[in-house]
Amino acid sequence: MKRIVSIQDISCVGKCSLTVALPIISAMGVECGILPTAVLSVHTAFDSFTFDDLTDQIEPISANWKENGVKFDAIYTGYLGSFKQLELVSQFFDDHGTDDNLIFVDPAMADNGQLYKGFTPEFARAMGAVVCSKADVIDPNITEASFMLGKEYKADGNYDEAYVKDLLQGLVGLGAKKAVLTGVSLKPGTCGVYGLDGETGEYFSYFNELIDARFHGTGDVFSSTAVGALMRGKSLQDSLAIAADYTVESIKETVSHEDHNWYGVDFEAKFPYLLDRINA
Ligand code: PXL
Repeated sequence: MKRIVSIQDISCVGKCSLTVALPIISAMGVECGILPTAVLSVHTAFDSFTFDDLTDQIEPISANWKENGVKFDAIYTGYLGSFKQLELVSQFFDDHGTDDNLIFVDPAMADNGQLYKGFTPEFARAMGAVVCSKADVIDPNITEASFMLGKEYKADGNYDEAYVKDLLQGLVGLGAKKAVLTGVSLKPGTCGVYGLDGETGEYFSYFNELIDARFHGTGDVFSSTAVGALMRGKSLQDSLAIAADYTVESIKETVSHEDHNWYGVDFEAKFPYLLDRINA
């Protein structure tokens, strides 16, 4: 069985980061080790939350894994909370990355043109320079990409394919081998991903219907599914399509229940769909 280690916070309730990565990756038949970077009562979109920083655990846990000969088929990072964590994660890549394993970075820190609480444009630039630069695959949304590159953010309906390609060129210019932009909408009513393989120069894209509802944690559902599918032997294009479709199915499921939560999607209910796709 393949083993991923996911490095991000654990928001105890709220369906994002590790409470999304663990169940989805496990359901896909892949082991999910975790390196929790912080414990929060709920994610930062809530009005209040507790926050206990676990930065000082990153080095000893990493060293202990080395000592025990623990190896990973993929290193998958998400939300990271400080410049120090960016440095430590970059060091983790040097210590645990090999020619055979995959470094997948979701620079989760912004959406809809805005950085999440507590982040600055300088932090976004550092996420690009220090962490994304060492990745095999990165999958920012357009907001995250524009902040990392210091380029203008354009909202849906206000950009064209040339803008998307320019962002992608900038992202592979950071050093990432492949860059995938999520939440790309080039035609009204559609939404999807647009990627660039920095080694071959080849662009690829996949579009689905745009659902007019925004939930926290959908980026984490997408990334967890994409890494899991890659570990199950799917190509990058197939993995991204499965991840995009499963995210849409999860959002549709969520909005079909009138009493749904505002903060996270009901991805659990669509596990049968995910497994059908992954086993196809
Ligand atoms: O990926 C979203 C996310 C993860 N972790 C924390 C967050 C958020 C989004 O707001 O606050 C702590």
